[in-house]
Amino acid sequence: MMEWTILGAGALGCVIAGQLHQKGEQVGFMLSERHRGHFHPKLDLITLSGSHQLINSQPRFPEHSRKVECLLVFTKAYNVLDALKELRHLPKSTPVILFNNGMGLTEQVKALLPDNPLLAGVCNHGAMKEQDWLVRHTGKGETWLGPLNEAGKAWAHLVKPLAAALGHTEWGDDIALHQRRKLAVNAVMNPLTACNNISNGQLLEPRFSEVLEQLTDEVYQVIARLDGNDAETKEAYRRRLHQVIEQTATNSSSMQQDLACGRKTEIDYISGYMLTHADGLPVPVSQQLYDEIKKREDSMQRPAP
Ligand code: KPL
Repeated sequence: MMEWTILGAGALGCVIAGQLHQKGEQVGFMLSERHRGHFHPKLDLITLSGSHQLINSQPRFPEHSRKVECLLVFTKAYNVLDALKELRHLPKSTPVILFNNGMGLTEQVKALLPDNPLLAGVCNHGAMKEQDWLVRHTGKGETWLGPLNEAGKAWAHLVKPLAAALGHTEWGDDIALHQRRKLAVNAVMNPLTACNNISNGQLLEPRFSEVLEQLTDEVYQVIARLDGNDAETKEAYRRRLHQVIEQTATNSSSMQQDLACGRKTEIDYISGYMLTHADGLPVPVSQQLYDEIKKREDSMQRPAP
């Protein structure tokens, strides 16, 4: 049986590992040096029903990369390239599936791994990390899988085991379209919740209604132009966005958590991607939020005077 190797033991990576494991799939975590020697072999997954599931997964380190059969990448977007570079012995035949948040990495990953089958996964499940190796599955959502290069097209059969573990999972020939659909939600929710240090649901408070409306408009214009004929209507987008806000109301967005904990954020791959593709469309609110988050990241990196 094929083993799924998870790179990036964040909230979503752990939830997907747990779901696959529950269905009898073999799962291993590719770990970084900081885990060597003190790896906690058991992942504690709090399922949607609130029960705890202890999952024994195999720890793997970069020297084991020649044995990797299928790599699922959940690393933060800004770490993806460095994390992949460490896997020097990864076989050229191993499919690599990028599940990271945001967009803008495809060309660089293609250049780094020119022979591997490359795919992207867009996963809308909710996950929260409560502690290292203690994660909570907070909501179900659709998952899409699709090719990023020619070799990736031969791996559509991975949808079946993923669907068995995650529920609704589909193959999408145009996976960038699904990546943009997710980006359109993240480009509104993540920077607004992070800058204001609020939970997702607080976005619906009257004090944010104007900025939410302006940002939604900006993001829609940019994404709709990229989508071309496949663009969803503005009404459908607004409905989808509000549904995610409501379904994740008590959660904190990944960017809010990163900023509140003094970590780097994925702003360059979310709002940054939007700004680079605005191509003359007015995006003042996105620009202002982007600048503010970059300023806060910079001040975190500078030692206090
Ligand atoms: O994907 C998310 C994130 O936090 O990155 C959202 C949809 C905002 C849910 O929290």
